[in-house]
Amino acid sequence: MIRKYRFGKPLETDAVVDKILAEVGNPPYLNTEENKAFTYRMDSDTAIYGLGQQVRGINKRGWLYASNCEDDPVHREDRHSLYAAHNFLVVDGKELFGVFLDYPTVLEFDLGYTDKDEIRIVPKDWNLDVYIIEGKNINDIVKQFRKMIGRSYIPPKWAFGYSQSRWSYMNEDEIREVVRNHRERGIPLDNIYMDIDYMDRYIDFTLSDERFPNFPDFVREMKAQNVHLVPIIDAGVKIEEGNEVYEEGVKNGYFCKTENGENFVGAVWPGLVHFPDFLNPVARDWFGHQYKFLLDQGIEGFWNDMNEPSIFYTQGHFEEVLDTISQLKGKELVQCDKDRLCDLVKNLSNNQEDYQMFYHNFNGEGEMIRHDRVHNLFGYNMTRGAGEAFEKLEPDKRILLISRSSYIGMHRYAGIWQGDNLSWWSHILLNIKMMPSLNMCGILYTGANIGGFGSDTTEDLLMRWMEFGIFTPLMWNHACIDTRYQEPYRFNDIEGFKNIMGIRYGLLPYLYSEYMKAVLRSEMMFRPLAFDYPDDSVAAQVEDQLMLGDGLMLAPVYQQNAKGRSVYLPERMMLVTMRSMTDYDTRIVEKGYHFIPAELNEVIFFIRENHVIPMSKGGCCVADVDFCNLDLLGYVTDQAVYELYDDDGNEKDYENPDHMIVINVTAEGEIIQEGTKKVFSIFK
Ligand code: MIG
Repeated sequence: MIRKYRFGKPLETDAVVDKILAEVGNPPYLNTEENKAFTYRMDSDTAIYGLGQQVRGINKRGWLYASNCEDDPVHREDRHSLYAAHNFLVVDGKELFGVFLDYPTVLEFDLGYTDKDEIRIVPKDWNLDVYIIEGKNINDIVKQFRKMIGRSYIPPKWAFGYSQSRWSYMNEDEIREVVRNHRERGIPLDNIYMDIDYMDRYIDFTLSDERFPNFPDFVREMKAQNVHLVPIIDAGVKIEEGNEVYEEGVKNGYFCKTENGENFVGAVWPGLVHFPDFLNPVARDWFGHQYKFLLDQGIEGFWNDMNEPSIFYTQGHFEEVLDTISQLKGKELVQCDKDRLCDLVKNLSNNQEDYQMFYHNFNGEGEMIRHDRVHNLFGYNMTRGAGEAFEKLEPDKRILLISRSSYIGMHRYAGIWQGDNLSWWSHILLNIKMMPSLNMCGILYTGANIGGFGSDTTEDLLMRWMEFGIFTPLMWNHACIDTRYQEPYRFNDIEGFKNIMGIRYGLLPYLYSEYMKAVLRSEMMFRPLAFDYPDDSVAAQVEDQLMLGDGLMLAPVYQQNAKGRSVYLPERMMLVTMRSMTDYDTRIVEKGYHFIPAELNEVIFFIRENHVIPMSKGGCCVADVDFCNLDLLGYVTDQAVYELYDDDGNEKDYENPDHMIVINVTAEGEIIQEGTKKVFSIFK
């Protein structure tokens, strides 16, 4: 049951697709302090789940969070926001309910920070829609919410393959070399992400002639080896005569405006830029159609970056800072002057005041809305523009699309990556914790930069991270410029990497099937134990294990030098310890806490009793994987039923019943299949 309450005159965000009539009065559960806040008193056992891309735990209680899309590459736990605004929470205590605040402005969630027993949600103004969702359990509440916001994005099947990148592979030969190093050693690979240096001086929809002189040929050459190239697109358009996108945008008034109606100027990678007004549907559509430049050269996937938007500086603000600094000339600096000086320079980037300097022709209605009121919709609408254009330009094809910034609603058009994490062990854990909260918000195609983006990785960090990354839909190793190279073949145990990454391809039939079912049924692929075992008070406190799809439980190792870890089993399960698709052991482990050994080159996971997992023999790329001749791995004492979804990975007739087969397995190992597709299965 979903109820909607409207306050003031909210701006239409298109986050919600179902038409729900607003009720009169104030929302239940929450205490409404008119024009100020919504509050809620918690008892000591109340847990809070949600907020999508955020720092800290699966249970979000005990911190001050903000929805304020922000580009800051240091994801420390004292941050209040990351790149996204996902205003959906489930409160699970003496009462159980979900709340979604559809509100595009900065929003504060004080979840037991000021007063440890109080939730206090503070919007900047009083124009918003509040939805209250009731259900029989958490999974049910999430499902209703997900139905209301519409079906999640579905990438092509090859996007579930391994993606390798670095800021930046500088030219064709460097990419060839990376591909060769994978292929020669049998390390799986499907995609190479191309960072900003493929462009001519960071100008969107250009190619560097010098570095990528024969791009369509190069794209073909890579495709012949089953490698997809995935170029980056940045939000800012370089101001330069001759840059057609710039000239067209100026001519047609497609850029964000200052108060005086001039085109707003910011500085990002290309130098001075204008920002397309993605909140104006005409401009959004226009920018989306620019991707045709690359689609026409054979490209089938993109990543949208810098779309919070990130602003290095604005000219006016820069001059001000220079003036202030020049006044210090010849003076003796005391510590506080020095600190002020550093802050001045640091605050040039992504300055909140700069977000008050430009305006949008919001929803094309002519009324200019100041950016800070709609800040959290910018990246969402850049990505929506691309997604909508792909529907027109390539109606029969699935195009890979991920975005850095997002708002609920964007999940219908693309996935996200988890931004500029660091090569920190704690960021494996952050990656684990973010998966279910993103799934709650409809974002299923996601993953973090495996190995860590900033700072230098180590072989064991990359390997442990990979052992979790093989399960995330987006499996992407990406590193920052000037950091240690972290392609798997740079390290000693290449065989180990090859085998672990091979497990991903072995598990693909399961992972793809679970992804698709989660999308089509509005369910979560990754769930906290608390969601599936609501009566188990220990399970509710486990934050480093996840349920994955129908029958798996993950318990990744995320500590350096650990040779295993403690795992809580909410019921009896089968432990699988895998070194490769052909080298693994299984054993039954009883309910309760156990120390489970796991050497550096071993992946551990668990299969629930009376569940089976379909597995392929693996492959070096998705196209190599045989999705028809599958093995079933599982633990059946009575009967297991598995619903296997599969399709060709490009077509869009997702609802076709032929894509689903039902497999029944008895305790004796007898297999009964329903459905039109033939799958040959061996029970192990
Ligand atoms: O200011 O394009 O998150 O993945 O490598 C940094 C360079 C801009 C941020 C992205 C990162 C990418 C980097 N970009």
